[in-house]
Amino acid sequence: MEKEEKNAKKDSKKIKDLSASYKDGSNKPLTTNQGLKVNDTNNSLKSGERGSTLLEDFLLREKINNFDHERIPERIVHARGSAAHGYFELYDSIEEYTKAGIFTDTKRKTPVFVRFSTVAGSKGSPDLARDVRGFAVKFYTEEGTWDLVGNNMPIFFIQDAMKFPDLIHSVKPEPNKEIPQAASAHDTFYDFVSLTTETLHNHIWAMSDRAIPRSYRMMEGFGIHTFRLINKEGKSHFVKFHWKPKLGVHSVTWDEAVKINGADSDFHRRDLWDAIEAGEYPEWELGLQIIPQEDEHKFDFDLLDATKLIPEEMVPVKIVGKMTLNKNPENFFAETEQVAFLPGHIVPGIDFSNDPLLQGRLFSYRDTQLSRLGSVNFHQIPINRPVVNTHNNQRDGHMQMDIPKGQTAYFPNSLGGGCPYLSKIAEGGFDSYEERIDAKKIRTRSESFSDHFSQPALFYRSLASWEKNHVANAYTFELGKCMHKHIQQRMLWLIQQIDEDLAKKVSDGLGIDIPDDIERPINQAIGADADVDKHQPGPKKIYLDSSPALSQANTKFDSVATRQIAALVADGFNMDAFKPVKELLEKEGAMVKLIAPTGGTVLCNHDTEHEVDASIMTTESVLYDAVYVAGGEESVEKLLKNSKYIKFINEAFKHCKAIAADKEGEKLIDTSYVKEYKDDQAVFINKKPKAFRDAIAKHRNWDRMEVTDSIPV
Ligand code: HDE
Repeated sequence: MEKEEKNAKKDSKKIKDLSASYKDGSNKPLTTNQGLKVNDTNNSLKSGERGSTLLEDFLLREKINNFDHERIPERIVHARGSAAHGYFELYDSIEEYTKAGIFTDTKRKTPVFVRFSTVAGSKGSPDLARDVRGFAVKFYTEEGTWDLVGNNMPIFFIQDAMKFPDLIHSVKPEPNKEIPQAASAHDTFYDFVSLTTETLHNHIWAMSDRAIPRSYRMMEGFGIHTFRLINKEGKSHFVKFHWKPKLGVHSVTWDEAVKINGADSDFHRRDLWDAIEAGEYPEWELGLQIIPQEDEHKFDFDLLDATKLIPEEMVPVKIVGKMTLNKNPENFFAETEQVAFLPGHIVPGIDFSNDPLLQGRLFSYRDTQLSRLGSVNFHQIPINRPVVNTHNNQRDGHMQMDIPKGQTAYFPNSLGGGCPYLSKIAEGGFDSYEERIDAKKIRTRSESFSDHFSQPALFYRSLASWEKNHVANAYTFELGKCMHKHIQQRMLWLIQQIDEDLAKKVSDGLGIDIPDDIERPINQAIGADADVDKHQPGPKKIYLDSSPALSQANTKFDSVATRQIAALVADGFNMDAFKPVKELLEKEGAMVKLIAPTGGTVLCNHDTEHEVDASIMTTESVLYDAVYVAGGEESVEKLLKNSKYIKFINEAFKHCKAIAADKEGEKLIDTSYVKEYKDDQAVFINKKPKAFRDAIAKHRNWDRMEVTDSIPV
């Protein structure tokens, strides 16, 4: 895409709005907050050269005082995140289902701001924690702001908002010792999970590769809850929202994740930033599962139960539009940190369901923003303000930025001409869906929510064998970190209810037998007076053998765009063989990086200097998707002198990545474990670049997993 065209796309209504708040200090004098020009910001005002500092020093006080108050509380969950600007475009109107302008007007380009996050870790925790990822989208629509605050997994751990503090307290670092950081592998989490069986579905997703994505750009997103779409006639359809990444859904291995956290703890943050800076804009299509109101009770599970998904094979996902992220924030704190997502932000044409998890969220987010951002006026912070005008009688409070005019701040009024006036529904006024309610006030859980095993089992059945192995290894690792045997046993028994083979693998790995039974009640997510039998998790049902859409084996494998390829080179490397590989990959958007023994430049066999992207000392194999070893006698001799290159190749092999070598490059390969596996499907020695390219597009050669355990790196 031409640069100019790209820049024009960044000029959305929201970016124009934000640019009014941009501050650029280039070629400007340094001033105080009051605009006073400053001529010394290095020395405080003293009584003599070696004397004490004077209280009078307002320059020192302003600077230090501001610094003292720079931090705000981090988010209680989803503290670690990264965000970007972009836009959403609708393919075709779906006015038969909704009157929302964003879904009926195909000419619109709705600005968005999207924040991805991990859940459990603190703000400075590493990106590759085994965790759910937040996927929060703020749509700045012409009818007001709509926030779709979702995750990268289609279900949640609990069914009722009342359990959220318990869930989070159990996964966060244990309160006596504040250990472990950004990790679910500890006793309190498994104590809670094993006593709260509704968690098992989201939990098995968290044990799968979905919890260690290759990139934010390669994750799906889900609104999770069932929402409503409301059309012009006021008719309601239930809906589930899905984001489908154009690059497919891909993950790293656990061994890689652990190493990435050490090599580059900002791996996902950097990846998102770099892709956007390189003009490789991440894209997702928005899909809807639409369920007629009449079909509410036709499923084997309850649509209001957020621990259940609707298999795509039962209700297809209708693709309606595309989101593109094309601009990085100007300032992390002002935008990414201060952005406030609220599931309660909706627009006419979209409405809530009675999902008790969603209902609780409608309270929590605004409440938490008040302590995090400090004032009821947080909607006036540039990143949070809508692109449409707002007028109401809410007034004052800390940090009021607007200057409301006029004598009246109440409704109805005649002194203010009755303004701001009320809009009729036909003119875009919001109206809640009129749902008939005739019920007892009751504190309980619906019996229709008590199937806790069928969907984790469906998920596991739907995975490819390599994905199943990853799940079994993850359970074994996590439970292996628990110190209490009764918790491990309770978990083993529950895993057995999901899948016998899986439980057997985990039990073997732990060296602990699966108990015949465990102490009841196992579902303690109910009140003390409740009928315990009624609330026991129901028997496992099979309403679908498998759901191929749940497996990453069925995702897209067509593109090498944005893949990072490490080319191992030293002075004298053979450019003639390397050039076609580089050209083919770069033409398709892959990023080929020269990894040389030192930084600076490296000479090819034509004595031409090439910029080195990273010296071998500053980088690691786990940060790349594939490895290419250049030919050239002199180059290879130099590479052979540094054992880190051998480790680099061995790790790439262990992580099932594509590896290619030209001519003398084979010598380096022969010093690695790859020597034994030259007939591997993703190892290419003196082969055509196209074959290497295709293997990179396939992400990994998972068949190799059978031998990777024997690679000791
Ligand atoms: Fe959240 N969640 N959540 N959550 N959530 C927050 O709001 C909460 C839930 C999600 O990038 C908090 O501003 C409750 C489901 C994302 O800024 C807080 C319940 C889903 C983000 C909160 C849930 C999410 C949050 C913390 C159970 C997926 C990050 C800071 C009823 C559909 C948004 C904040 C961002 C953040 C509460 C469950 C997604 C405390 C009470 C289900 C992506 O308000």
